[in-house]
Parts: sequence; C-alpha cells; structure tokens
Amino acid sequence: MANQQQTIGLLGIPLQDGTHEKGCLMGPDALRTAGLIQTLQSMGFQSRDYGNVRPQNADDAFRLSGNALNASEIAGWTRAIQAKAAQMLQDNCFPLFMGGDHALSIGTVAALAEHANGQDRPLYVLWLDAHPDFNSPGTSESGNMHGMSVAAFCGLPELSDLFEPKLNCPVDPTHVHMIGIRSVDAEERVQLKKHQVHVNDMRLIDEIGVMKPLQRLIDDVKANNGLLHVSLDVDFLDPSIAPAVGTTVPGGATFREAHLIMELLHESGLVTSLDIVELNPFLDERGKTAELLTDLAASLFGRKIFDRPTRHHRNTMDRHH
Ligand code: 5AB
Ligand code: MN
Ligand code: MN
Ligand code: MN
Repeated sequence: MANQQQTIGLLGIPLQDGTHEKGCLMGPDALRTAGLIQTLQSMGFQSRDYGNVRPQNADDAFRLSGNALNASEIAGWTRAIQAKAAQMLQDNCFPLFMGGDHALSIGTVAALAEHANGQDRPLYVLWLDAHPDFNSPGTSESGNMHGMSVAAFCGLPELSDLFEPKLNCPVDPTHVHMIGIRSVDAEERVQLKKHQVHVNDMRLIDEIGVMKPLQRLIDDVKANNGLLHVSLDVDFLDPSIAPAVGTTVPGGATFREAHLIMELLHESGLVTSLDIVELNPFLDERGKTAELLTDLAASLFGRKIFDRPTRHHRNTMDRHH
C-alpha cells in the first residue's frame, strides 16, 4: 500500500518485440522528457529512477506452439522484468513501469501477484485499454504478444512456457476489471466470457459513465483487502487526444473521463502499482501524448483541480510535506 513515506520507483522498459509497430522502445525516454519524474517531485514525492531494464538472454530454440511472434524475446524480457520489479518491491517502492509495449505487463503483473501472495492478499488489475489483450497463440490472428498479456498473467496454459520458473501466482481472471474496451477479436470474446473477466466496454461507459464500473472494482478490492495494479494502455484514450500509439481505435476515453478515473483511484487510496504502456513517441505530435500521460499520472498521485471535500478518508497516496 502506498503511504506518505513511500518512494516512487520508476523503471523504463524499452520493449517493442510484442508489436509489429516499431517505436515503443523510446517510450520511457519520452516520459522522462515530458517531465514525469519532475512532476512527481514537484508534488512532494521522493522518486528513484531505476533506469531501463535489459532483457535476459533469449533462448533461440524457445517456441510457443501457435501464432506467437518473438516468443523467446518476450520470455527473456519477462524474466528480466520480473526480477527488477521484485527488487523494487523489496526496496518498498511504489513501482511505476514506463513502457514499452503491453507485453511488459506479463512480467510486471506476475511479479506483483507474487508479492501480493506473499502478503496473503489478492491482486486486482484495472486494465485501461481499447483491447482486452486476452489472446493466446491459439487464438491470435496477428501473433503480436502485446495482445496476450492478460491471458499470460492469468495463467492460461498456452502461455505458461514463457515463465521460468513457472508462474507461481496467476491472477484470478475475475479480479481483472477492464474499462475502455472497444476492439475484441472473435475467439478472444469467447475466452473472456469463459474466464469471467469484468469487461466494461465503451458502450457501457457511454450509458453510465466511468464512476459505477470503477466503484464496483474499488468495492471489490476493499472487501477482499486486495492490492490494486493499474495498467494504462495509451489506446485507452481517444486518438484525438493521444495519437502516439500504433493501435489507435476511435471512440476512446475522453480527457475528463481519463482524469476522473485517476482522481477517483487516488481518493480510493488503493492503488499500489502502475504501468504506462504503448507510448510510441515516433507517432506523437509535439509530445502531446507524453504530456497527457504525465498529467494523468499526476492525477493518480493526487493532483487536484481544486480542493474538495473527500468522500474517503484513507488518502494513503497523498503527498508528504
Ligand atoms: B494492445 C489485436 N487484438 O491481438 C491482436 O495495444 C490487437 O496492447 C492487440 O492492447 C492490441 O493483435 C494490443 C488485434
Ligand atoms: Mn494493451
Ligand atoms: Mn490496446
Ligand atoms: Mn474475488
């Protein structure tokens, strides 16, 4: 649980082997350039930049059966990311992972789930994305592994060979809540239903807004004394405000919907880790996506437009003075 003394640890993950669109490897440096670290410091947080992680040596002979591009590279990245994340957790940091394509969450979430398990607490995941990323090598048409992250950390057997040693603590798929979904593959749809993932699609957001689905997650996490990881894919946002991503889908979250989610998450005091992924600076317009992501992170860590009476009193992510 983030508390007032907790240092925010930042890890760059310049991974792009999970996607066919090149440029995500520059994501961490674009976030640094946009002033993410300085912003958090100006809000009163201590921070520690762990630099950029390098992948472990991939085994050339490694293959997953089915359609999975760069599987050995992703396995090498996953192991390196798990090790770094475990170190950050050991240091008692609040881990903030800067991607890099979304395949990085295979490693970050695996490490976080293991850490949660060590505290006898369940890990919940808020997946903010246009896509559910619940493909496996048997269902994926593209073979791109950034579309398989959730399936991997939920322990689907087709992806289990990515992990060495094997995945100890798969995330319970019913603890994964997705918001922003608007592009689902046919087979993926079947798997999401089968595993009872909470999919809040954009149609639902159109109808009832973001507050109710988010409150459902918050209630669930509180009731079960869980840890909460937030994984923010740039394509969650509408492409008009966040063009710097290879997988744009029209009809995404608005500027205020995204900020409201972050503000409510802050007020909940429940968030214990964050991924910011899929930023492709090569596709950005004068840094505007990187700057928006920086502002969203600031909202998550407690930046407010104006003071207001809070609904909760457990503002554990408040800055210290
Ligand atoms: B992202 C697609 N479902 O599997 C696939 O950006 C897209 O991390 C995956 O959400 C998008 O290739 C992966 C068509
Ligand atoms: Mn994604
Ligand atoms: Mn996506
Ligand atoms: Mn449960």
